[in-house]
Amino acid sequence: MPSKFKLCSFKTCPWVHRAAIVLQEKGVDYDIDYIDRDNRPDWFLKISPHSKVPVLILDDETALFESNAIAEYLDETIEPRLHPADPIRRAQNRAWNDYVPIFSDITHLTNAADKADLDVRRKSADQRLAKLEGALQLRGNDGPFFNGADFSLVDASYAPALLRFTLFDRLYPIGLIENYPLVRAWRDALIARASVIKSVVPDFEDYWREQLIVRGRWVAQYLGAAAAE
Ligand SMILES: N[C@@H](CCC(=O)N[C@@H](CS)C(=O)NCC(=O)O)C(=O)O
Repeated sequence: MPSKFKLCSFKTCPWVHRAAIVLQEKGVDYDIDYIDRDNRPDWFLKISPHSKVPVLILDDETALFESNAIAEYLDETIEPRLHPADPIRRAQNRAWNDYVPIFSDITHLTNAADKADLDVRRKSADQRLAKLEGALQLRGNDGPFFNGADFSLVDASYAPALLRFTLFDRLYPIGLIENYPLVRAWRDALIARASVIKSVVPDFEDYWREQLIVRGRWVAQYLGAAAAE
């Protein structure tokens, strides 16, 4: 096992969050290098083929990219194992790790240009949350996590998006997750998990809100109203 781990990150990136949750679940000490999204350093561009975060650097020499590959690597090499032992169940978990539709939905909601655009994006998010509710109905356990009592890589994959849905909802209530009781219960368990909380910057919600202003997002106009509540 490497003795040094460095995670190259943007502070609000949900894909980085996924990798950081796995590092936290494994009890690994790691450094985070927050790089400037608008001015990515040359050393980073050399090790990230698509110029994206996360990249995990092992012992200052080996760089891994793609959050799912990073999560799988960590799971194969460091206890406790987060993937289920049963091969079929593991394949099903891997499928939901590859296909994380709500990641793009929350980004699309955040980037909505106006109310009409938001309504279109809301509809798309709703359809995908309905599918997720269906997957939870078929998972064969009562939670609180995807595989039941044990936290898994699927939980690490969905926690970042479900947390951001929650932050969005607090700012601009879109009332989606409330319609899906299994997703809501899963979300509640995930956002209360120590690894999910500790793997973002302190005061993450404030930072997330600040970035809406910095990026000139339409929904940022509701920040004053939310703050006044
Ligand atoms: N499939 C990638 C997605 C990573 C990703 O999209 N990262 C975003 C930040 S949240 C990024 O670096 N975007 C920069 C860009 O697109 O130029 C993964 O799972 O690691």
